[in-house]
Amino acid sequence: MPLISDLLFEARAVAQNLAEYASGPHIRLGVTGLSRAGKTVFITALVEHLTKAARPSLRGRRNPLPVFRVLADGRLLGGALEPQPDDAVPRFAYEDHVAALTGPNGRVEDRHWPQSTRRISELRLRLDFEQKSGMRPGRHSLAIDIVDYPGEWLLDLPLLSKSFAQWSRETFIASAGAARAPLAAQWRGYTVNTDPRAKANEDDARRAAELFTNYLRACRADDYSFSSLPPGRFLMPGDLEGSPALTFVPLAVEEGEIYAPDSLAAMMERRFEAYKAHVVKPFFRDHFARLDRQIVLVDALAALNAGPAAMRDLETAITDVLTAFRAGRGGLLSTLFRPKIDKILFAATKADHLHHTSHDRLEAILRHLTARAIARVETVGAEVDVIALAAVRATREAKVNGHGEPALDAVIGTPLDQERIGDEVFDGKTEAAIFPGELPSDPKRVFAGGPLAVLANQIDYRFVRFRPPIPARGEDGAPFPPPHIRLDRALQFLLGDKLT
Ligand SMILES: Nc1nc2c(ncn2[C@@H]2O[C@H](COP(=O)(O)OP(=O)(O)OP(=O)(O)O)[C@@H](O)[C@H]2O)c(=O)[nH]1
Ligand SMILES: [Mg+2]
Repeated sequence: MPLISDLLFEARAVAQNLAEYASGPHIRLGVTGLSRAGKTVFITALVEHLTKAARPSLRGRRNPLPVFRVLADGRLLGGALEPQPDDAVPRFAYEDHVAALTGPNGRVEDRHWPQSTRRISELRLRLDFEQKSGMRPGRHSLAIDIVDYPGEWLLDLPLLSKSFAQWSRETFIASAGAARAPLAAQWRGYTVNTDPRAKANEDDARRAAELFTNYLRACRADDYSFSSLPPGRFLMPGDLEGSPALTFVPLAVEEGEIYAPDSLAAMMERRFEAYKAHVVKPFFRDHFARLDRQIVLVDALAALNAGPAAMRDLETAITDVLTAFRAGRGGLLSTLFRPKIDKILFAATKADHLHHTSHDRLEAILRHLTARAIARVETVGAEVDVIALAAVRATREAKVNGHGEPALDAVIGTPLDQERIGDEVFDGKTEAAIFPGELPSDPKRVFAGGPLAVLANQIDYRFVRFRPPIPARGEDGAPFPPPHIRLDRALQFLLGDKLT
């Protein structure tokens, strides 16, 4: 017999589908990735291009999106923002992000990358296009709901099928690996001296949760760049910062043992279960299950830079993400949500840090990662593709002559204030030529070798972050959409078939 919760789920899904059907053709595009992967920049660039592409002021300029068919065919009639359908979800602050990138109040010298965003947000974009032949010639519209949400939240899905004891055990094992153990030492030291049977006490719980969160945060820092660090809200709390649902830690508890209700173990288990029921499930049911298409942004360069341990961790995260897309197509979780995503694009972001000779290699590395992850989850139930892109290209390319050496491939941009290579510190105003080195041609090497510094011909090397590019402006003074790398390919994969 179906459970009441299943029936409610069905009823809600039917109501949502009806409401969405009534509003005309539409598609929900999820944009996700771990923190700093490039979600905000990607959505801002996408909207800039799609709202401006059909404007007369851009006509006569070289088409910046040649692979995006509807535009290349001259069939895109216009694009505009519209009120979003979900009143309870914050709006994606598009205008603020464009102002940041192009310089607030037109002050180009103040241009900067958008602020980090910490929770889900949404924006509706309507595209008008023409169908010249086929079944329905004439003018059509497509509403695109773009949903920006932290990738950390996706990695929580496996928790739903785990007990507190099981999760605790796995978390301890993961933290004992050679790369993570030094970062976990303080938290583990504290936990070793904690008796799960002791009486629960809020101060101890908070202290332990703080140490545990510090460990997760340290794993995420630039030098290590680990990806797979559930529970996701510990790093991306959204509105839940400081709430009891986030004040729990793994404990050395035995599977099946009954603990006294006032013990620390019982308290932590209750909170773990509350986290699953009140945080993880609603996200999958109310947001994730409604997506039609998904782009997963991956800062593969950060993981490459941190070395093979980070790459292996990234692969685990990709496998977990793919499990989320597959889950619900049968089995235990299908009563909770049924994903309808039919296309998933994994995109390595910030490709403008590399010379174009390495773009295909970056793509090959991500393809290798996803292929291994796909093999592990058997079927995904959606078309998956892989791309290396830069939503906003902050560099240009040049050949720079060494002293008597052959010319080297360089990228030129303005490094952020205080960025450094070796002893050189940049001031945020001066352009510099950077030699990014080459990615390995064999993707397997990124799991085996040392950090990229070693792969890149022993050059003492770290990625340098650049400032956003100075925007080109039209005769009316309005900034043109920013330059990009392969954004059009991403758009064609994600939206192209809906615009024919
Ligand atoms: N050069 C370059 N840098 C980029 C690009 N996209 C993102 N970045 C850099 O990556 C940083 C993070 O980008 P965001 O778009 O804010 O990333 P996010 O995934 O929204 O991050 P959170 O909101 O913190 O989760 C930016 O501040 C830039 O420094 C790009 O296309 N090119
Ligand atoms: Mg963001």
